[in-house]
Amino acid sequence: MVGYKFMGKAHSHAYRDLPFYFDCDVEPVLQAVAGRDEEGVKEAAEKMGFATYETDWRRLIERDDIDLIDIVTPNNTHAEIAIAAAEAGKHILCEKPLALTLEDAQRMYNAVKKNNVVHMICHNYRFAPAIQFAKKLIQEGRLGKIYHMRATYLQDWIMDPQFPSVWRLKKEVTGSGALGDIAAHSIDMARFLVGEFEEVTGMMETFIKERPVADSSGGLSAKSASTVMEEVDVDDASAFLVRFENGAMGVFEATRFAGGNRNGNRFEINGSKGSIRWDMEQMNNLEVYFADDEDGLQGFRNITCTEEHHPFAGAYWPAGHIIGYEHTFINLMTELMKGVSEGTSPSPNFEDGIRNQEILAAIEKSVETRGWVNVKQMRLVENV
Ligand code: SOE
Repeated sequence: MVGYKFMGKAHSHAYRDLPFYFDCDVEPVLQAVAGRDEEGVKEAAEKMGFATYETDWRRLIERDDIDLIDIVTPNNTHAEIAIAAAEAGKHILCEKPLALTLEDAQRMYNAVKKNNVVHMICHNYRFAPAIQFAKKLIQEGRLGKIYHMRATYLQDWIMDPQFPSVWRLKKEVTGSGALGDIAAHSIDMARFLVGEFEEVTGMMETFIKERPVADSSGGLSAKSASTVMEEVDVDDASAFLVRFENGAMGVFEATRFAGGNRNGNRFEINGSKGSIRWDMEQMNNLEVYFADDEDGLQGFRNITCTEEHHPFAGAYWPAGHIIGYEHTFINLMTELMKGVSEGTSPSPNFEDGIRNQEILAAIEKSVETRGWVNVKQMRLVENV
């Protein structure tokens, strides 16, 4: 694994727990973790259960006792690490968004295809059992023709103007702000549940234009004593409208300025025969409405998706004994292990990463041009 902070913790925990719940033909072994700060990476290796550590990620790529490289570093490093890993024949799991630009995402995709390695991108939320169950309902036609998806991803961790300029707020490190960091998850959810995007139009805003320089690279609860200010060059909030290829309409909002909302990843989908609603902060539950319910009993029912027949749920606890955020990663990595043993790249993979990046780029272009942008126009290579 390259990196070891927030996502490093989530990923290494998932690899450790996976064999406890799932029987896979191949099992993850936490062989080595890389980070530049020797003291930090050594401590992380001990705490997270890695056998060894390296202070240069290139050493991981050279080692022949490593088959899979997991990239949990800031976005500007994904492309270089992933391409080197693919060229060395290593399988890859990469955090989202795939890259800073569509061009880099394409280079990463070309490298994994050329070298025939297994690849996935870590859109973990689609692995909540409630979401997998929602997908099943939609595939079975239980919601009928889909008319609407309205999705919000609401956070509030940078509302204090004194919150420092951490890496997630610097364009050259992160690509974009709320758009690439959290709307990317809603876009993945939409592609998974509703379908491909045809065209988009958006707006983006940066409410706090400069912030104190960060003391260190900094996570979601960073503090800074600095009085030196730095320009913020990414969006604090983004909103966009979508026309899906299947005719559905989408309304999306992603913001880090929605006070009181810590990780409000939510959506509602309405179809001709029914509707569903989901809220990450109540992630075990799926609210479902069926138009053909008998009169007097019409309305949303609240299903706790912990029964045997809810995807992935049977591996955990008896019905009603709920699971959490970390299990979305375990479920994703179970698919990754299957992919490694079968030589396939389960979805979401780098192809999904490119599709997602095309949409992010189209939204940014629509903001610049103040109009609608056809997503396919962004495509660099046909048939990917
Ligand atoms: C911060 O906005 C963050 O940690 C994102 O980077 C993650 O992708 C999201 O899952 C939770 O919030």
